[in-house]
Order: sequence, then C-alpha cells, then structure tokens
Amino acid sequence: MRRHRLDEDVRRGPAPSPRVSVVIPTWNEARNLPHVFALLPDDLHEVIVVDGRSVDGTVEVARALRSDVQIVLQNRKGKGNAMACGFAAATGDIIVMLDADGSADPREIPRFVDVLLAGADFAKGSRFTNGGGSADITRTRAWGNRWLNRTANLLFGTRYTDLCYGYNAFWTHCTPWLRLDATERSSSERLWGDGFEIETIINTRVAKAKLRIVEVPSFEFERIHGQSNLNTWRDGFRVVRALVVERVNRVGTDVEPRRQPLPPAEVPEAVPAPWDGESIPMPAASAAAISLAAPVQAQSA
Ligand SMILES: Nc1nc2c(ncn2[C@@H]2O[C@H](COP(=O)(O)OP(=O)(O)O)[C@@H](O)[C@H]2O)c(=O)[nH]1
Ligand SMILES: [Mg+2]
Repeated sequence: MRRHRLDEDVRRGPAPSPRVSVVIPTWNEARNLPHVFALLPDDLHEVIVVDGRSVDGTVEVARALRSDVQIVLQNRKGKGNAMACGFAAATGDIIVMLDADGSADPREIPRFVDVLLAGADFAKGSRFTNGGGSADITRTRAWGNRWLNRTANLLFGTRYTDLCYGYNAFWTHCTPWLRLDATERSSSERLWGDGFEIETIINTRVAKAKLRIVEVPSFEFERIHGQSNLNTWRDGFRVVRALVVERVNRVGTDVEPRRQPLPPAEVPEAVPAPWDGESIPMPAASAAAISLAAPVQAQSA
C-alpha cells in the first residue's frame, strides 16, 4: 500500500501569516447566512460555501453577500460529503470548518488559528471545556455526546471533551490523514462518512495519525432560523458505528504518522461568550484546552 510522505510539510512548519480558508456547509441556510457572513474576519483567504442543493436561494444569497465567495456543489448527499468536497477545493494554508446556521461564532476563528500557529496540527472546538458552552444542544444530545466521547477516549486513548462538534480547524497539509472521499460517485447515494458521522471520523483519524490535537473552548449559539437536520438516534447510531469501524479499520494508519511531538502549544485565553441567555449546564471540564498529542500507537501499514 502506498505510504504518503508528509514529513516535509510538517518540517516546513506554520507559515507566519497563514492563508485561512473557511469551509461552510449549507443546506437551506439562506436566512442564516447574512448573520454568519457579517461576523467573518476581514483577512480571510477564501470563503467556500458547499451547498447541498438548497431550494431556498442559499447560493444566490451567498453570492449577493460576498462577491468573492467560492460556491462548491457537493457531489453526493450529507454534511460529511459536503465537508470532503470543501476540503478538496480549499487553497489556503489553514481550513476552518464553520456551520452556516448561526450556531458557530465566526469571531472565534482567530482563536483556532492561534492554536495552529502555536504548534497544533488540529484545533478541535469543544463546548465542554472551560470557557466553552452551548445554547443549542438538547439534554438528550448532551448526554449522548458525553457517553460517545467517553467511549472514543477509551478506544482511541484520547482526552477529548466533545466528540461530536463541527467547529474545528487544521493545517491543509493534514488533509491526507483524514482520507475523505470527495470523488464523484452516484449523487443519489450516501457513502460511509457522508453523513453526520463525519466529525467522529475526522476526530478518530487525526488521533490514529498521531497529529497534535489541541482543544479550543467554543460557545455554540442556538441555530437562528430553521431546524437541525440531525436525527438524534439515527445519527447517534452512525457515530457509534463510526467509533467501532474506525477502531478496527486501518484507514489513516497507512499514512506516515506524526512521530516527533512538538513543544506544548500556547493556549489562548477563553473569550467570554457574548450570548446572555440561558445555556444547558455543562459538566466541569479539566483544562481550558488540553493537549491530546500522540494518543494511540498507529499501526504500521
Ligand atoms: N451541504 C450540506 N450541508 C449540510 C447537510 N446537512 C447539514 N448541513 C449543514 O451542516 C451544518 C450543521 O447542520 P445542522 O442541521 O445545524 O446540524 P446540527 O448542528 O448537528 O444540529 C449546517 O450549516 C447545515 O446547513 C447536507 O446534507 N449538505
Ligand atoms: Mg446546527
């Protein structure tokens, strides 16, 4: 099996002023995009909207809001496929994953970038670490996420506090470790990894690849308009399946694993959430951001 050599990229290290690509999956988010776009930082390299055949004018609204927006039409169904297509289209040094429903605050992007600049490969947003929180997650989902998170930590030797969260950032040169499939197949089909299991797949593959992962406290706001597309039980089951499949398969381990741990990354101060409503109380978490380097021994291919 072919082994990718990524050491070169890793040795090259972070660019002093990285070009940041923001990848935004959209499925009928026309009413939410004005809010999200208004809060995006000024100095972005590109904004990529990956649309899932929206019927509410999402693409037109995105173009009207930002003439330089890149529109990518996903080639299959599901959020996971949208992310794979967006990552494949990104040309910046850093990719930021940002939901379009107003739940992820674009003003937190610099916090993720700072963590990457300080030495992390993967900046993993967490609602359940000190400084994080959520006004969006239901009690059932918070309970499910807690148990799934514990299971992931047992299976992969990680110290994650929030397995199923979609706000993350990573160096673009780490994309091969994710092994996501953005190739054109049947557009009516949903392949493994195309659905909401995407975050679990990414989080377990970066752990298997021994990437340096640092959690970033993040506050999740309530979706502004519309309803979540996630089905708690059906998609929860897909996450369970993803944990089992990713534990036993060798995906990600045929890529050269990160061997040299980097010095501890500087962790930025948690920014108090501007939202002043009531949020679901979160379990006290350990540190504001936790280094999760070298969690498992990657198997050789
Ligand atoms: N392109 C695309 N985006 C999707 C799809 N499903 C969800 N999204 C987007 O992914 C983000 C998160 O979805 P959401 O329904 O809010 O799920 P939740 O945050 O887990 O409750 C939003 O920006 C959605 O518009 C899909 O099938 N295709
Ligand atoms: Mg949402």
